[in-house]
Amino acid sequence: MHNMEDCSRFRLLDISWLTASMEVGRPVDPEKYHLVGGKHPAASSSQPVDASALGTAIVSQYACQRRTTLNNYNTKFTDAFEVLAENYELRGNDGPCLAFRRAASVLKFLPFTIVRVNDTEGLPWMRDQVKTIIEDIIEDGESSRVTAVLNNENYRSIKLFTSVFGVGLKTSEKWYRMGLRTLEEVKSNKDLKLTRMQRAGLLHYEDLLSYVSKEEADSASLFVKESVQKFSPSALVTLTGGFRRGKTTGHDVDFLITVPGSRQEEEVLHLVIDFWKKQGLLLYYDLIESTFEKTKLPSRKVDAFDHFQKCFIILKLHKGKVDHGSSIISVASAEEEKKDWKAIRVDLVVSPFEQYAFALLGWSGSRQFERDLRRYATHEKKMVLDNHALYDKTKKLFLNAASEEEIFAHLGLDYIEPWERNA
Ligand code: DCT
Ligand code: MG
Repeated sequence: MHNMEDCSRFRLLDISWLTASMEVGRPVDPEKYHLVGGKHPAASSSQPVDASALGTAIVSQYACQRRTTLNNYNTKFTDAFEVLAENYELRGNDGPCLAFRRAASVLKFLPFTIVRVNDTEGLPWMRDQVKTIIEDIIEDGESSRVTAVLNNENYRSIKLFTSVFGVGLKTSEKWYRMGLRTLEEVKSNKDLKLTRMQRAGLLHYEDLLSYVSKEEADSASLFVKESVQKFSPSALVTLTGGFRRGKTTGHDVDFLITVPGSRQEEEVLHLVIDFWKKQGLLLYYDLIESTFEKTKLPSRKVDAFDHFQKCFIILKLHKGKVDHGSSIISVASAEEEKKDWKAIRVDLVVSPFEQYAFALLGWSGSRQFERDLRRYATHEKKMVLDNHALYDKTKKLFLNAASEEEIFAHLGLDYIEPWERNA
């Protein structure tokens, strides 16, 4: 897509306009195909738009009313916002952190590149501090504030330490205060009491740092399905997380498991874990039992974690089934050649069948999409949504749903496909 010199002559249409037009072999009336969230004066229709409509051109402030694919035309801005948001997060400064995350999410949705600050007019979450960064990047190609963060020793160390599986903010800060700066220093420091999780994280650091590829995720999918269905043939195993949204790499592979029409689900995770353990495939695991209590309302905390039984795993994934497209180019050393496996992070979540749609919606992400779904439910619908249920506070009842589509319908939202949730 080209940068648009004069955006005011365009408006945003949903991709379904294109498919509908292709079906009948001519452009169909675009009226019904405006993008969720209303009209924005920039897009792919050649239909001129009434000037009075532009004044009200609205992009929703909620990510769950925007269709955000992986085509990000504004990475130079969104990458910068992500650095700043992360820096604020590390410093416990939640307000500005959220402000930059929201702004990044809006720009990820835009189907064109911002070329001047005026292009952001009418968009939500474009506060002054956000606009200043955009201006700097447009004018100088970079923002000095972002550069300063990236060069900051504290930021770099904390980023490095938290990149180890099992190391959080608190531990990172402690290590930094102790004067540690590199992972070598961490590994060789005899005074540190590392958790089992952190030891595993350091041991498999290189493997875990190189992201999981789509091929590896597919290979893991087959393997997880096979293993689960060995013990519970009717179990459903669904890929969730970033890979369900169409991402081609991820920091882990997320799966949701449910067993229709039975209470078997409590057993199946233990059986699978024991099976893998015997085969020596578990480089690390932490199985957490369900803490769900039926009587409790959905949680009010927007970022609260759920109560499902789950297992955080480092899995030894054998490379046999993975296709190496580039193996001709890479000349592996003899030692590398011997290692025919890769350590990958896998999350398994087990949901009761009645909660499956809520669990699937919650675990499909993105995080920003989830936050905004919950915020929308609370503020626009007086409902409480979490990974287990949807509660209508006005009617004082739980709304059941067998599919994600039904949850969107309860919330009065147009359905957003998983690959449109990359907010
Ligand atoms: N999730 C959430 N709140 C949390 C943790 C997770 O809503 N505190 C949801 C959002 C995404 C999904 O669970 C899976 O989480 P991640 O694996 O962390 O994210 P991802 O989108 O799969 O991205 P990545 O590629 O980094 O794994
Ligand atoms: Mg993931």
